[in-house]
Amino acid sequence: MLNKRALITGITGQDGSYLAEFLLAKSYKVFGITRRTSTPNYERIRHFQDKVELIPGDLLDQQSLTSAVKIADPDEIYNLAAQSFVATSWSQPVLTGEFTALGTTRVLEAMRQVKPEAKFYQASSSEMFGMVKETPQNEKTSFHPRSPYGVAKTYGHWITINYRESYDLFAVSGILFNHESPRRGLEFVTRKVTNGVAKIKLGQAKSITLGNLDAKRDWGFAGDYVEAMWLMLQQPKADDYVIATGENHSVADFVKEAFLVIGEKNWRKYVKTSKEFIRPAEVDFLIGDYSKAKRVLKWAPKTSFKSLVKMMVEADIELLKKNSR
Ligand code: NAP
Ligand code: G4F
Repeated sequence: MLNKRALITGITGQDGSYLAEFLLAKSYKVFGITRRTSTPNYERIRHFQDKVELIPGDLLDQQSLTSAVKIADPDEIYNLAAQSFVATSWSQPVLTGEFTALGTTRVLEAMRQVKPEAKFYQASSSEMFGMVKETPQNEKTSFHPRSPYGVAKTYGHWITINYRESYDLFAVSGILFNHESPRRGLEFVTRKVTNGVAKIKLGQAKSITLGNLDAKRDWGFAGDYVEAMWLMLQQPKADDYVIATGENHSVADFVKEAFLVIGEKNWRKYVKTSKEFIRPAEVDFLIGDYSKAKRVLKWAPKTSFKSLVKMMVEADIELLKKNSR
């Protein structure tokens, strides 16, 4: 039997790197779209770079996306690329709309024109729920996004549904709640905290400066969530799913747990707050109901909150030690 072929936008990102590893282990031929940068940023994929084929392309450039679909001739397309940092979406709202909203239409158009029989996954987000209308949030909960990023993702979500309904494409959205890992970007709160805790442990920093400590998130492990993306594309019918853990914790809880990993009970001694990290509009409370994914996809998260925090703190300590050797 011929190996399946997958095309991933955002392969150099956190999720793209875990998804590529997951698909390689299933003997897929994996293609990834990478954009031009002045120096390559392949840290997350270096360990398997020789096993995947990288195709130059950009979410802003229709021709490059269409050409990538021609080259890859994929059975499955995973659209993970985006301007994914919520805070930046206020300082670069138009760019966020171009990448995160219209970029989705461009990838869908490339698929519609070149390979309409392929299956399409859109990386939708719990940020679409924003000011939540019910708790926990499920696939039927209405949206009230609170940032230009959330608004752009809501567009990406609906254009995916629209292409499914207009052209009968197999196009699905995974509404994923926050998921983290040692590969998370340093600007996101979890990694900022675990990196800060690791630096404090090694005597390289004295404190961490954060914004809103009261916001609550449903945090899972990225390595668990990429399996759910794949499962959505293995179903007989295209549909949308919430992927979450069903548990939430405040930023303060995360900080407390991270300091406990290094044996420090008095986390408040090390944490400062600054208005710099307060957002113009906040998403205060997210918690996902993943019962549909559990029932239909037979998916459930495997990594607990405590193990996730421990994994991230320990990985950051190791990384800092390695870098200082
Ligand atoms: P990430 O680490 O920030 O990765 C984003 C990827 O998009 C990177 O590979 C980046 O490439 C690429 N990209 C950005 N702009 C691009 C452009 N103009 N053209 C081509 N590629 C571009 O994000 P992630 O955490 O893996 O998230 C993956 C997707 O899931 C994103 O769409 C995100 O919005 C969404 N999502 C994430 C979460 C979460 O908690 N992680 C939850 C829900 C939804 P460079 O390496 O060149 O920057
Ligand atoms: O880690 P964050 O920046 O993630 P956020 O905004 O929840 O977005 C992430 O999850 C979404 C899914 O819901 C994705 F769609 C999106 O792409 C991204 O992956 O912030 C989490 C919370 C916020 O309430 C923020 O205000 O942490 C709070 N926070 C407090 N101090 C901070 C900080 N966030 C950051 N980044 N930095 C701080 O110093």
